[in-house]
Parts: sequence; C-alpha cells; structure tokens
Amino acid sequence: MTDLTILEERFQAKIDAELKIEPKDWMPEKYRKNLIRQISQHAHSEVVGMLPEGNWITRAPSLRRKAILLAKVQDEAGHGLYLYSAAETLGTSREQTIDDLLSGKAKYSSIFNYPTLTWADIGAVGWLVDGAAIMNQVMLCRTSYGPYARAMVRICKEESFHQRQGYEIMAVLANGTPEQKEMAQDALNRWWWPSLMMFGPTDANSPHSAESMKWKIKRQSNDELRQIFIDRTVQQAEVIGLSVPDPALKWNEATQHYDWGTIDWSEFNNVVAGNGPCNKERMVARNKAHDEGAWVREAALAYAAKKLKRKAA
Ligand code: FAQ
Repeated sequence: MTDLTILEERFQAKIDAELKIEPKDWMPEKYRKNLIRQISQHAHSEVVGMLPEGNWITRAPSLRRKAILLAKVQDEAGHGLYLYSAAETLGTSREQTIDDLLSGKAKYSSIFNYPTLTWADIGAVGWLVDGAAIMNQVMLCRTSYGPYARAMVRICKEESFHQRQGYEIMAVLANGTPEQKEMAQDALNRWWWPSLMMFGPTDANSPHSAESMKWKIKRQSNDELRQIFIDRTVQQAEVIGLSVPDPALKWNEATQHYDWGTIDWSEFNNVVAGNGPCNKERMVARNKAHDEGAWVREAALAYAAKKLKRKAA
C-alpha cells in the first residue's frame, strides 16, 4: 500500500464515522477542489442573488415590506461572506474567487438570471427560490467539511425566515383583489420551472454527485431533493388557492409523491451558458459594484498596513 492510499483510506474512514474534516487535516486534492468549486459557486449565488430582490427595495409597497426586504437582502450578503471565508480555509484567495465571478469564469445559480417584473415576484422568490435553497441547504448543515457545515447552520435559520416572508407575500396577494391574485399566479407561473432547475441536472447527468455523496459533501441527490420540494410546495400552493403550472402534476398514491412533467433542460443549459434573460445585466451590475467599492478596499488595506507598522515599531 502506498502512503497516499493509506491517507485516502484514513480520510474515508473519518467521513464514514461522521467526523468533520477541518482545514488543517489531510484531504484528497479532488475533495478540496470539489469543495472550493461548490462553496464558491454557492457564495456567488448569494451575492448575485441580491440583485433581483434589490431591484424592488425602493418600490416595496409599504414601510414594513421595505424593512423586511432590506433585512433579507442584507442577510444574503452575509451568507456570501461566510461562504467566501469557508472557501478561503481551503487555500483559495478571496480575490481570485471574486475575480472568477467578475470575469464570467465562475458559475452561480441559474435562477438569478431571471427578472423580477412585479412585486409578486418578490413573494415568489422568497417562497420558491429560498424554499428550494433551504431544501438543498439543510443537508449541507451536516456536510463533511467543518467550516462549510457551521456556516450553513446560520444560513439555514435565515433562509427559513426568507421563505416564510415570501410565502406570506404570496398568501396576501392570492387573497387580495382579482388583479392581485392574477399577479401572484403569473409570478408562480414564471418562477416554478426555473426553481425546479435550481437543484441541478438529473442524477444520471450530474457529474459531481457520485464523489460528493461518497465524501458526504452532499447527502441527498439532486432528484431526491427536487421531489421533496415539489411534494411540499404543491400543497402550499393549494392552501393559498394558486395552481402550479404543470398539467402533468398528479398525486401518486402508490409512491406517495407527486408525478410531474418534464424540465426543459435546453433552457437550463442555455441560462447556465450565459444566455438567460439577465446574465449580462447581472455581470454588469456586479462589476460596477466592485469597481465602485475599490476605494473601500484600498482604505481598508491602508488602515491594516498602518496598524501593522505601528505594531512593529
Ligand atoms: N445553476 O454535478 P452537478 C440561494 C452546475 S443559493 C447553475 O449536479 P453539484 C439563496 C454545477 O455547478 C442557490 N449551475 O453539481 C438565495 C456543475 O457545474 P461545474 C444556490 C448549476 O455541485 C435565495 C454542473 O452544473 N445554492 O438560492 C446549477 O454536485 C434568494 C453539474 O452539476 C447552492 O449553491 C444551477 N442551478 O450539484 C440567495 C447550494 N445546478 O462546477 C438570494 C450549494 C448545477 O461542473 C436570494 N450547492 N449546476 O462547472 C449545491 O448544493 C450543488 O452545487 C448543486 C449542484 C445542487 C447546485
């Protein structure tokens, strides 16, 4: 047995025993790279995800709604920061990770390339997008890498509040005037399928799943999580009198799950390839924010350098 095989076996034994892997522990290079990939994409999603909702902060229909939306968008920025920090513990620099986003090299969730056209879209994003995010992220609280798992505990608590505020917006609209109900239904129609795409390709077409499951980075598959999301969300739609835009949707007594239609994977691939309705707009907005924040980064660095100099003197 080579030294590398022994190290790999010990590593897998630790994972199998449900022990956490910490930054200074030995880990296979592929485990480290896979985690940097997933965590950084996740961080970028949180940060780009602020844009569709940020678009409505100045137009929220009441002071209460505005305060809630402001708090939610700030939470997403915080999630991005915890996640960038978690990625840094794996030996990547924050500058590099952010440069990869700004240059268009890095991925972020497909969902944030869709526009928020009406106030009901803010309800739909909270209900469906945060709803799908929680479904995906609760399992990540038990992911094998310690810093990621710990970051996810707090993130999930906040996402849960986000989901509820979105559902409440939808419930109020669905019980409002006929125009308001129509607006809520239209938002559900437009956000339903893109939300299902958030869970990623089918298990058969997911290149990372096998290793991620073996290393307990992921604990449930893309298809399993998508099905749980559908089962819960369809019932929530019924409660507020909205209908899910899928003619094939039907409760299956035998499986105790909903049967449902087919995702348009060509749309998913197109959005991920950079050709969704808002990909270009999102990148322009992120680059602009980064450029306009240059003076803050310079000032922070100058302050840190001054402090170090004083300490050394
Ligand atoms: N969009 O083999 P898999 C949020 C890529 S946060 C774009 O299945 P994996 C909070 C994937 O990266 C939302 N790309 O990959 C919020 C890979 O590409 P690569 C984000 C996608 O990693 C709410 C390739 O396809 N959540 O919403 C997508 O095992 C409201 C093959 O896929 C997370 O990031 C997609 N939807 O499984 C914020 C959670 N799906 O790297 C603001 C953490 C897949 O080979 C407002 N991430 N791809 O070039 C995960 O759980 C996983 O990374 C999955 C994908 C489940 C997303």
